[in-house]
Amino acid sequence: MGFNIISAAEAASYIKHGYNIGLSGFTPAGTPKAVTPEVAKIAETEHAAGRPFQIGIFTGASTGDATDGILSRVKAIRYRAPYTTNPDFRKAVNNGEIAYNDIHLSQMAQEVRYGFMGKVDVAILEACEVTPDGKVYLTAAGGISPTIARLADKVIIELNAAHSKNGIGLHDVYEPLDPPYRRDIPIFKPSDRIGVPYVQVDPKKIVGIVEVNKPDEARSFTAPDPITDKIGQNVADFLMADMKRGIIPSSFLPLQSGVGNIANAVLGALGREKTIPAFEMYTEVLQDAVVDLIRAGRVKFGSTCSLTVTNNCLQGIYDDIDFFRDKLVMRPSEISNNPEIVRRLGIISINTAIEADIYGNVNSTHITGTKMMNGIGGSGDFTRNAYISIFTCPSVAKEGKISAIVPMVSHHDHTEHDVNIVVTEQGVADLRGKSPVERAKAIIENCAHPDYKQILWDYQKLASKGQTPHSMAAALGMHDTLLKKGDMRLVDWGEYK
Ligand code: 0RQ
Repeated sequence: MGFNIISAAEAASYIKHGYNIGLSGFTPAGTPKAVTPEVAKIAETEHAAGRPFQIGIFTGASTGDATDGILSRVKAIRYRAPYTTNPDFRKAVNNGEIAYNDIHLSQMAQEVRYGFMGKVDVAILEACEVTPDGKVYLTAAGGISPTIARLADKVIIELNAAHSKNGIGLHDVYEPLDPPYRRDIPIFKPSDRIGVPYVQVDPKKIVGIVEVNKPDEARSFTAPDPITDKIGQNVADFLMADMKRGIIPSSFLPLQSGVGNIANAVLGALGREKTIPAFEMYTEVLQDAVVDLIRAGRVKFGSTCSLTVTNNCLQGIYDDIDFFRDKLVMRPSEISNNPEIVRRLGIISINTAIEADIYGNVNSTHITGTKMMNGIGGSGDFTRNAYISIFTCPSVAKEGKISAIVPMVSHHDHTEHDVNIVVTEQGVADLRGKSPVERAKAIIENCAHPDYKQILWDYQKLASKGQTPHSMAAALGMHDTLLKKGDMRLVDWGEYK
């Protein structure tokens, strides 16, 4: 190989207080796992000696506990972008301990290149193979690896034997030029390849190879329950009806789907509905449900940024690589989520809301307006540019104490101008071609839980006239009631007149 084999601890010693590090991966898939825990040990030692030690982290999306968890617990993160799902990181962010910049995932690599976040001092890339001339073959995700590898002063490779070399060839690595030199990104169908299967790194920058044998910190999904099943079926029924009336072409359109149990249930339902022809995915995360659908011939091709699958599922892909090779491609996040391509391909996007308001605005990130949950992820990249943008969520959370349908969202991620369809287990609200008042009727009637329908109709009576009728005093009354009385059902509109 020609590079020094070094320990994870030695690799970590290249990372100094005040540095920004760039990490491979997207979700726990493909993220470094050995060096960052050693960085945490350095931070603990430094803090014990009364010296500061904090770093900035640039990634593709969420990472695993070995990064966001361990480093936030030892208070070693000063700054981080973008999406994250780690509970300890979330706690630290909501305590104001970390400067967290929750940007659209498609923008991460270019904002690093544009210099918005400072320089990349060290990049850590997880690989299944490295050649002496610096060709780095990534593992289960594209992320922002090409950019951080090119910009970093030093590069550390975690060569992870838990990822089979059979994965070589699954990546299509392409980094666009920056304005004013950017050209069209020539992807015209999900299976088009436009780059090379490796990240080219200047070999002089590779300070060492850390040998690792650790699988991704893959999460398992809970089996669909009656609520997620019903949401999935509602999405499938809606798409079938739109196909029947010619809005969606009979050959269908590529799908994007976010992470989580609802996304898995939606894809399961779409796979079962044989009226929908075998379809393609152009998405950022590909979960187990899609791999099953590829095996079953229901999904013809999957273009993704990461294989966010269980470890067994990933091993299954590596073992059956001859079957999967022409059915899967992994791309950097600025290509998998690229607005130009999303609009060109006519993607149907399906993402999860925390809450939606009666006019179709969606909050995907904050609990009661102030507490960060995970982040916007790629949902904005796709929603704004989709052929049809869909948001799903259960109509209530926390045993019915919280309605997901509210008069006004407590935080704004996706606006009424971008959101086409809202789906709960109660039904489907089609907002296309409707005015705000028409949308409110569709959402309350079709998506709100029966416990909240009258409450929302009563809110409307308070709302003044106007293009988007609201009562400024009452618009967040359900959230205020939740904070004061622990249950949105106890809202008394009389208190907000
Ligand atoms: O709480 O964990 O205490 O049980 O939020 O909710 O229903 O289990 O659903 O795991 O799919 O998460 C939007 C956060 C949903 C996620 C969000 C509570 C609920 C539960 C989780 P518990 P569920 P999920 C893909 C593209 C970002 C946008 C996106 C997400 C917990 O899907 O991060 O899709 N999306 N990006 O009880 C208070 C409410 C609530 C609520 C739910 N209104 N108020 N709590 N919860 N609604 C990502 C990438 O790009 C990689």
